Amino acid sequence: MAHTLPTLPYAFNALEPHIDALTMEIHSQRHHKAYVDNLNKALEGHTELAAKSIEDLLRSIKSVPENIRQAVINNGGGHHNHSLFWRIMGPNGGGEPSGPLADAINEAFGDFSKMKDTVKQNALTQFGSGWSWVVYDPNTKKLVAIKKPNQDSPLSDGLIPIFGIDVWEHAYYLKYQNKRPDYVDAWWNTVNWAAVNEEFSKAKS
Ligand code: MN3
Repeated sequence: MAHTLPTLPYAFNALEPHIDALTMEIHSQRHHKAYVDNLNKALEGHTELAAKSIEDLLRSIKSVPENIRQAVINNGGGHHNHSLFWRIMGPNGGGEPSGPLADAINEAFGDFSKMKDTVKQNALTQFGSGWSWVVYDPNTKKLVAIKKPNQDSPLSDGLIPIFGIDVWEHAYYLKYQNKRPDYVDAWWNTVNWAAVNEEFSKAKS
């Protein structure tokens, strides 16, 4: 069963003015599609690996043969990261989370605004391309903020990504050019906290 590009759950212009429609279209239909296509290409002839879910594949990355491992890290990571990214954004986003997610953020970071500061700091200090993540650590049962280069998935470190900011230039350059801090500040207005709460409850179960 080949991996497929998920349908964006909202229109390309749904995140305006924070993320422009052209960026959303190119990002989802070209960048994400290339990750999906290249992942499928890397898995050709590897029937057992190709049958695994993307999560299983990234969690057990060390069992992927060396000659295709980097391709799976890059393209499988790219596929999983972007699928999550589209899910946790939406129109009329922003504000603050509630429920169990809000409690877990307060416990891990002190409060919502301290969490935002940490995530922004990680986004701005990620040199070159990568992601600033909030992940769930199943060992400590706590949320943690981390940054990862390229498309490296937190799943391969035994961590479960709850939400994250794509800080590759392709995510913001058309509208924000070199102003990554402005993109990060605007990005919070796109977050669908109800969807992040769902990711959090999936991660805990
Ligand atoms: Mn991207």
